[in-house]
Amino acid sequence: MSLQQHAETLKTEAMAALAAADTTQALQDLRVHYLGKKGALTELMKQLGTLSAEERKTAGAALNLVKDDVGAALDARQSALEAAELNARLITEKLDMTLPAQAVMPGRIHPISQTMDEVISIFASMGFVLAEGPDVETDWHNFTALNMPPDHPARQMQDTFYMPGDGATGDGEKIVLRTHTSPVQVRTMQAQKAPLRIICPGRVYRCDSDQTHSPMFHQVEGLVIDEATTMAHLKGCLVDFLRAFFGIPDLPARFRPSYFPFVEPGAEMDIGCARQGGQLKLGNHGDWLEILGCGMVHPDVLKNCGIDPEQYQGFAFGMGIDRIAMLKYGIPDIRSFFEGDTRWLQHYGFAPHLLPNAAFDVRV
Ligand code: FA5
Repeated sequence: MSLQQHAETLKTEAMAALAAADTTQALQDLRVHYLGKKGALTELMKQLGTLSAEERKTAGAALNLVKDDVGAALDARQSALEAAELNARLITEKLDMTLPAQAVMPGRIHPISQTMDEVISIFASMGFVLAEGPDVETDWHNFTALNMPPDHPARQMQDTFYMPGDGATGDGEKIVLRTHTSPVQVRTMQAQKAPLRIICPGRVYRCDSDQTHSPMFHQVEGLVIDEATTMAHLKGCLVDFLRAFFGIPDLPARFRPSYFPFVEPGAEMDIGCARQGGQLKLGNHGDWLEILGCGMVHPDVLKNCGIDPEQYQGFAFGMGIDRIAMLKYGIPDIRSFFEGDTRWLQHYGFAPHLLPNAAFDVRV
């Protein structure tokens, strides 16, 4: 049998085999069998070298034609089989567009950030605007302007991190890591005067560390200054806020007289709770839990900030964000907030799309 005849036989055989192949894998095997490096047609091409130049010319052309025909037929069958396989997949693999999106978690929102956003959102719905100040403060903004001159005993209530030297001021004034967010009141009153309605969340620092105290923690300060702002506004605003924040419309609240040098009168606010077997439950259960400090801004503080206390008065309050986050989300140890454990964050963190909102009616 001549090379051409042999090639024609192989072609007939290949055409029948590829028509019968019913998967792309079977077709790939046939491609290797006929056209691969050691394939039947390739082996035939190698025999061209044994022919005379004249015979090689005709046989070579004929063999190339067979090779091209088999290659083209394999390609055509491949396209047909791929289309059939895709159709079969489309029929069996159904995609239900009505299913809720699967939570893909590139990261989680830290409970402190979530809580801060919730607090801001509720106060924003009451007309408060956001104000911020530096973490590294002057002694004057952190203490003196707030009625705590040097040697005032109230300074002892806040174990302070003093910075070496006198910072950039060069005037001998001490520089401190702010011990509360109250200096933001001072800065905002100085810059914007009255009337004012601000909410100031941020990091604060005290030389404190145990299960419920952290050397770096978070507070949120509120300040309202206007011509006819009274203690009644303070009470209504804070009761509404706490009921909205904890989602308990009948959460009991009470105010106890207390002392902060920068307010007069000053108060601590308590909310209703129950303590059962080491567990704390908020609500109308007969017991009380201290939640924040507040009061009417002291006239001397207004004066220190360039506001006339004869014309303006107002209230201020401050609370620990870490504490209210622990209460709301059942987090037992404040230190876990700052350990950077991603397993903890997976458990206590929030999906990025769970944006806080003021969905609760704050005028319950
Ligand atoms: C103050 O810092 C006042 N500036 C609050 C204030 C503002 C009163 C305006 C009146 C008017 P106090 O020291 O009580 O107050 O701290 C407020 C809250 O911060 C506490 O109720 C507590 O929740 C939180 N806190 C205090 N120390 C720590 C700490 N080391 N770790 C975590 N939270 C703390």
